[in-house]
Amino acid sequence: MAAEVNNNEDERQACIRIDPVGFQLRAPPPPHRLASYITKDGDLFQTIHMGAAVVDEDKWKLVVDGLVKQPLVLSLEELRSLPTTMITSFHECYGSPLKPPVEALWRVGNVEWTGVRLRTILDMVMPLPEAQYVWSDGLDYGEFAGKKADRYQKDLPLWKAMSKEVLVAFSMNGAPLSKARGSPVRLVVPGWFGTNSTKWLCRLSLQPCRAPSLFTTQWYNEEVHSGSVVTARPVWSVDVNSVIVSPAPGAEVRGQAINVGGWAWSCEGVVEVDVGVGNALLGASVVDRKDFGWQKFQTTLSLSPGTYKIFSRATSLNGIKQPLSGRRNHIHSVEIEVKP
Ligand SMILES: Nc1nc2c(c(=O)[nH]1)N[C@H]1C(S)=C(S)[C@@H](COP(=O)(O)O)O[C@H]1N2
Ligand SMILES: [Mo]
Repeated sequence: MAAEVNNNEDERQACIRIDPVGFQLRAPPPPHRLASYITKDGDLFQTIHMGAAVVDEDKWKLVVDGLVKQPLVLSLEELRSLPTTMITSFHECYGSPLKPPVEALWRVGNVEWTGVRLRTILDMVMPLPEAQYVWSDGLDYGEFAGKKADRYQKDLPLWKAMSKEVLVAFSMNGAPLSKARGSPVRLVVPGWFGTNSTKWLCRLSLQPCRAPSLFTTQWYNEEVHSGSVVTARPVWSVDVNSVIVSPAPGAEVRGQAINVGGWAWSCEGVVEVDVGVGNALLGASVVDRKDFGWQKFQTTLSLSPGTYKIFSRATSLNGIKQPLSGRRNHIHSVEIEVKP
């Protein structure tokens, strides 16, 4: 049973309309065009399920309630007057919740978010001991995959919600959030897939159980097969992954010193990247992680003339390597030609 909430939901009146209506996906440029450490807004993918909410900032408020000692309502001005934090984080979309995760999409970027720590707000409302999850509601509503929903709703276990990286954010790369990014305020959950970062945020509710929405029950649970037993795992922390930025696919390179470089990331951080060519594997140098940002790797190959397929394979801090094929985070490869 969900804890009692303020059911008049007048925070939802800040939504003027949904425009455009329906599923909106903006794919990112291919990996070789993501050379910059910070991805500019125009190069960052976008994922919207039901349509974009157009929000009246004067009417916008954030309701924080549920299993708390001190429920709270914040206006935009009140939210902005709280202490703010900036965090660099990779931002990755899990992919379609309707398809098994067997294809790599590299729908990823790396950006700087500014906002108030969710923890700061949770400390103000004082969660009761029974509170285990933070439900987050977006102002958007409509239809996705033939099903109607009156809101986008996600949840976070309280331990993640209290982690210092999780933000109630109002700016990205130093500029106010655009409408498509969730203006005026969204959740940002570094280390976890983009789906958890609720845009057009209007309510946070402390609850004893997971949220009942389509986006937490029907979609964004991955099947885990162990023998004949199938369990479901929420789409939360981001698996280890990497992309080669340079050389570009089809590049013709010369000489004995071919620079290979790219980005690697995972929820825990990346400790190792191997660059492979044929049967040979070469350890690349990996830059230390800043906040939850992606990490640059780089190595130099010496190859005789010919055509080669080179790939990168990252290992996360918890010792997990990227799969070689058949998974959403499998290795990325590029074909190049070495000229005499
Ligand atoms: N309210 C709301 N929040 C949302 C979504 C949405 O459709 N509605 N899409 C989610 C998904 S699946 C992802 S990957 C990220 C994408 O954020 P971006 O479009 O700013 O890159 O937002 C998440 N937050
Ligand atoms: Mo996503």
